[in-house]
Amino acid sequence: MSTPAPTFLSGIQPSGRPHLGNYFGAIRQHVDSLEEPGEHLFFIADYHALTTVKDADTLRNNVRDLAATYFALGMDPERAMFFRQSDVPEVTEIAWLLATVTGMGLLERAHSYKDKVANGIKPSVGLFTYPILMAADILAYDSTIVPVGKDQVQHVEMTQDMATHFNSRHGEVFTRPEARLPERSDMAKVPGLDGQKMSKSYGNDLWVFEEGKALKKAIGRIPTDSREPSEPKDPSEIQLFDFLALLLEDQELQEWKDRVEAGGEGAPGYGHLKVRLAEAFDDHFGPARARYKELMADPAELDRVLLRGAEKARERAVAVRDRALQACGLR
Ligand code: AQP
Repeated sequence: MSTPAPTFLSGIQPSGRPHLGNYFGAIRQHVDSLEEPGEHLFFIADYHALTTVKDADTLRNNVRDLAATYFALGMDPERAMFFRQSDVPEVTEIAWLLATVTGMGLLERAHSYKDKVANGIKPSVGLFTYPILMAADILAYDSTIVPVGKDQVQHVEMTQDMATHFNSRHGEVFTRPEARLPERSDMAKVPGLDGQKMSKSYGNDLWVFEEGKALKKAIGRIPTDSREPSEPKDPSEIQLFDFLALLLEDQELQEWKDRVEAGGEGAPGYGHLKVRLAEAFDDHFGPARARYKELMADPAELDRVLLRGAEKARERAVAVRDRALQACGLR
């Protein structure tokens, strides 16, 4: 018997402008997955973003901004169902069904929740139950592969637990998904400008389409020390190299590292590394940035594309929702 083609699914919250971590951990994987056979569903998680975004216009703008960002970076809405989470309200029904089989202990173990609270974010019940809505997002489409960054792996494992609990109580309804990380571990968890995980809510992020003075200023925030360029240094202790490694070819990266390690007359200082980082960032994102600006000029078209994606995705979610309701006696 042949194995069925995979169903890829993932999402990003429109909780701010997408950053380098979102790109290397998620968006790039999502775009690359289009080359693999199977079905592809990607969504903008606006229900989730309500836990942090309080202003309606900001949320609407963030949704369009994220859609334009994805399309500019290569997402093809003709090959993937690309949609807004809230255009498929069945996920909230499925989330309730999952909540009835989910123990409090499972949610209390969520690292992401604990990290946010430790960073001073005042949690709502919505933030606490985020993994349940995320599980519903995944299970609503019989997804089998969920490409995410490292911070989301635990949530996919919780989804597996919820599917198992539901299925063992009510019969085989949900399909068990697997997380997929980027092959390179430095892309699975991109550090922020301050060294902890890059995150929109920690104020340590670098927007993928930053440019000009703002880009220089952001790169200027990456911590360095006061050692002279001529002093030999261990490149693995220099945070700037974490970013250069994401954007430079291997050979060029090695040359910079060798020169820093050797020190002496003519060795590059932190300023040189920062200038090269800004150039490499511009080379990498410049062309997509231009497309992004064009796409943002036609918000009505972005809305239309999102709605078209949602129509197709919703058919699948309705079928899974009906199956789940039937199984637990609500139909
Ligand atoms: N620093 C990161 N490195 C690698 N991948 C990352 N992702 C997020 N940060 C990094 C991946 O991006 C996808 C979407 O994330 P999200 O916006 O839905 O939620 P998040 O993981 O909570 O991202 P942020 O920036 O930290 O958002 P806020 O601060 O709003 O909660 C996921 O696949 C994630 O792994």
